Amino acid sequence: MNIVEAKVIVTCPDRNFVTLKLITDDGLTGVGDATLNGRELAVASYLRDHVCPLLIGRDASRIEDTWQYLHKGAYWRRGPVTMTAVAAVDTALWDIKGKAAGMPVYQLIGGRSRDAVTVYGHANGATVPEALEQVGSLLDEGYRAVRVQAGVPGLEKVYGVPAGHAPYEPAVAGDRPEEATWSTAKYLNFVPSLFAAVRERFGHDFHLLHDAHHRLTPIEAARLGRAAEPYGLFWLEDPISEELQEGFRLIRQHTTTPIAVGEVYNSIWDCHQLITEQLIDYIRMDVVHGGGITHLRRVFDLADLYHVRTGSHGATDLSPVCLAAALHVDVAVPNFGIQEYMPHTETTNAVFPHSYRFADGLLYPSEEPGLGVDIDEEAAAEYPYRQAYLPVNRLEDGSMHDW
Ligand code: CS2
Ligand code: MG
Repeated sequence: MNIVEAKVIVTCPDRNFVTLKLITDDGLTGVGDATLNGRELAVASYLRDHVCPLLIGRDASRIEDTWQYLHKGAYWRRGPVTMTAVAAVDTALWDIKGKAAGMPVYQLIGGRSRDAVTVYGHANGATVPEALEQVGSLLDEGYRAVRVQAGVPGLEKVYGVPAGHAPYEPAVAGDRPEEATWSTAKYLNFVPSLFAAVRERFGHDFHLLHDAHHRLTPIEAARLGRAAEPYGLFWLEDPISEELQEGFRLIRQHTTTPIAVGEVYNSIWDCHQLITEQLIDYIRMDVVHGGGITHLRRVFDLADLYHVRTGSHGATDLSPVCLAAALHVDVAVPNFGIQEYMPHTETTNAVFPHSYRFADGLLYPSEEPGLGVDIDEEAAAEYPYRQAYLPVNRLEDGSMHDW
């Protein structure tokens, strides 16, 4: 079962996606998501120019050896571009392995630990009333967990809140990033009232989540975590920028609000101290940016030893290929916490036919052999790449800040 072809497919149905498709000499195919929002072409080139030529002729069944070959063989290890490329290869090889075995991938990584995957949806609003309306809609749809984001009085644009009623897509088409202005003071003065309004309207018997999106200092995050305690957050996500792992000790000293980080991590070494010192409660690494199923399992198994649960990233800039793979991991790992779920558009789903399904606040992985997802190359060809960047944030005095 040798790899005879490796295709990198860049498409833009509503937003850019990069997909790797591998074909073996016995006609099996496998797909892997290689999308890195705002830096898509870097991963496409890393794959096309430096990885795909090395895959031709390799035994597709040797997943671990291929992972080690691409990791150790690169010399320059880790990083979002490298690990997203490695992830795409790894995911495609697990897809092929499942098809060769005639089993869904979750059966190859330990079988079901649960019947379905609990997800959280996104409630966003320019105002608190708008956000509350979306919370109500999600609860009516059966969601048991809702992430709430709202516009901050005095700030024109805020992470997580779309213009109008379109689904939120952070990347903005154009030849340079959009600039937004941020004020931590305005945000900290406001956001506890958002939590209060949600609990007052809908009570406490569903999970309430919030994403601070890397913007606070540790002591500011400690202040927010403590202010949020009466509202029982399921988690406060990305409270601070995450390079300084010991910085989370300061948050832990002041608040019992659970902490979730990891969507920007790509290696076990990015979170090793956070996990082993129990500075976080959920690890948000995902299949596409976290080195694929093989590496993500290592991270999740380390987390399990330290009472840390999974909470994988699942925004719409992670393609249906990544979500399909994530569900196989989610349904199998012992320390599953929750899975982010932002439904893709119909246009995107037409490019990526899949058999996972949503019902009553839960996602069910495909039962087909492999991952249960593919890319329709003809449909993909209708949507050429479109330059787009994630926004940048500046403080009111013009200083660069985290977005
Ligand atoms: C966010 C993402 O889903 C989340 O938790 O942090 O929307 C993130 O901003 C995007 O994935 C960045 O591309
Ligand atoms: Mg986030």
